[in-house]
Amino acid sequence: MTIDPRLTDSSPAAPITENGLFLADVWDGLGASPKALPAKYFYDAAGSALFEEITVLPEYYPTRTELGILDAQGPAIAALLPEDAALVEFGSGSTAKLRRLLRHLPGLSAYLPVDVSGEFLREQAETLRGDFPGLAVEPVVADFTRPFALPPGYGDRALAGFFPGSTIGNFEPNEAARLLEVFGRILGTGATLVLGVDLVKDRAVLEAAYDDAAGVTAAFNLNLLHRINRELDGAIDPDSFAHRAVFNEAASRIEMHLVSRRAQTVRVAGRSFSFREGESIHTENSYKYTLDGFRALAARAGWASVEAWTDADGLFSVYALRREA
Ligand code: SAH
Ligand code: AVI
Repeated sequence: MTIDPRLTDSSPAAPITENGLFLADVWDGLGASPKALPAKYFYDAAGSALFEEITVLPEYYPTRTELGILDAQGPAIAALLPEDAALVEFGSGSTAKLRRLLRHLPGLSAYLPVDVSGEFLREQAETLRGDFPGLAVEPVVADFTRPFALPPGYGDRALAGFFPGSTIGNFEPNEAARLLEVFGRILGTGATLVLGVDLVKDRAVLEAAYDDAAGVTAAFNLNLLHRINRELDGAIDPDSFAHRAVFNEAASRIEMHLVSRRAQTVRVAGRSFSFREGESIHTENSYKYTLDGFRALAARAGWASVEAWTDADGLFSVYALRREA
């Protein structure tokens, strides 16, 4: 995923609608060589539901492993956060991980989930309000790679951050560092950010996690083409593309691709794009780190690692980062 340069410069956002931006990114990505699409577009309501199915697959170890770490370290995490903090979660999805932390955070004053998947986010926030009537839940529908504002009244509150799921791994390391800098500016000096990162491991384990036997990850990947057809007047036959997930060891990342099964031309909103047989659209990177490698990246972005926890098998890591001056 890439970060909009407007996030870090002071020029106003271009007057462009969300769908206009989606179309521009699809035209750019399919017109590029090699072809690539931003992974954030996986997440419409259907994509978010498919991701939730991924989280309970036997091959997809990250979610259950991170939940285990959060359960074990809940009291230690709570001790690092201001008691009455407002917690901002970046890429909150189903809020399942926040629910596991909440039992350790009785004084939490507000929860601000930020997610690009608007319909899914609103539904999750509504359910959370029903389950925790004493907690102020303030959903923010936004792409956190572009400028966005927290609801009024939160600028001078004690904020803490939560960024689980290894969503940081979906950014190239330089982009990940820039994103962490931006989160640091949002949360403020001295703030704590609790963040989950997947660790490098055997190729076979990694590739199975992104190419499961039930075909759910394939459906998640292919949903991007269905979404283009639904929202952008696309004429792409999803059956003419195959899901591929491969560990690029040199770059320490899983790559997901949609590979054209034949030579073909597809159309999106009046523009045509040609594919050779076997030509792919690169749809996602999922970087895998070592503990030291991630600590170094965080330090570059102005975050000191106060604690780093892993599971017994060293599959996944959770960090408590402190924003330095
Ligand atoms: N935090 C959850 C969900 C992870 S899936 C978990 O740990 O299980 C990644 C989430 O980030 C999705 O809900 C997706 O909609 C959201 N997301 C991805 N890119 C985003 C972006 N650029 N801006 C805001 N949300 C984004
Ligand atoms: C959200 N993100 C960290 C997931 C990952 O593992 O990179 C998205 C995903 N892609 C395929 N499976 C899950």
